[in-house]
Amino acid sequence: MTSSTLITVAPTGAESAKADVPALPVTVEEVAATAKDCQAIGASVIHLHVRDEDTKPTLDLGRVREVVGAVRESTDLVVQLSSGGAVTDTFDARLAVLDAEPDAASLTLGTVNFGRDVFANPWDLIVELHTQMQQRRIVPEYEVFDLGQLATLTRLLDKYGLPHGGHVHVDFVMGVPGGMPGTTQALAACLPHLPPGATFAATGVGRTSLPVMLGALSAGGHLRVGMEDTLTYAPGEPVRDNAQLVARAAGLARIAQRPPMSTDDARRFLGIEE
Ligand code: KMH
Ligand code: ZN
Repeated sequence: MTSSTLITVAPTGAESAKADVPALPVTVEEVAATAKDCQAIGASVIHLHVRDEDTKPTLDLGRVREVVGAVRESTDLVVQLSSGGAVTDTFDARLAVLDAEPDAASLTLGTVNFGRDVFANPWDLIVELHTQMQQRRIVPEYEVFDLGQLATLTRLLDKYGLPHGGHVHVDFVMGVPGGMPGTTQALAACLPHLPPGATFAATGVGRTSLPVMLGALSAGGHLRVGMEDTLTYAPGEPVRDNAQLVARAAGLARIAQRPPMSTDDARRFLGIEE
């Protein structure tokens, strides 16, 4: 078990509208400020979805580069771009975010119902993302929404080899309507199917945030929190900002005697070149 906890903040996502959630960071300045606050409190990785001038999700490369640059300027966080985008994005546009040269990128291991939508991740796209990231020296974070997707991970690694950096790190995204439930039982069922030597984080969407966080810590895992996944801090209490969620995760990690990992340690842990 690692002696510290990798905390990833996912501050924005592609699903919530700024009009519905005024505290959601969407401008370049808001994302950079959130990133700085979250690093100060214990985050070491930022999972980024980018919004345009109208606050809508975008994969426009110029805008993505601008946000990556702003986060790099104001923090030392590991910059992980979403290659998942929004459910409406094309595969080509999702692949093109790698041109923005992030340290890391998410890579979802299968198609999943996403509420009333479908988050499409066919095998050929998975292979293309995996092999392009190997060639471009970008470290993937394998996103797993359901247990069967771990079989896809094993098949991927058997056929195409280890990712850049040589370390396999998985993030369980739990509680999505259409994916596995956000429960300790579901998390425990997944763990024996991780490839040997792999590490994991978990995030629980909505009200599954706390049970998943506590389950992950108890099993030696790492944490992802943020307003991409959680908009309610407690029943009837909207999240104030991303730092509030990172502070709760960092506090629980300290209670578990695995305090937040520094950004330097996170780079070493994930196999990212310094
Ligand atoms: N927005 C979801 C459809 C990822 O970032 O890689 C996909 C998602 C996963 O958030
Ligand atoms: Zn995401």
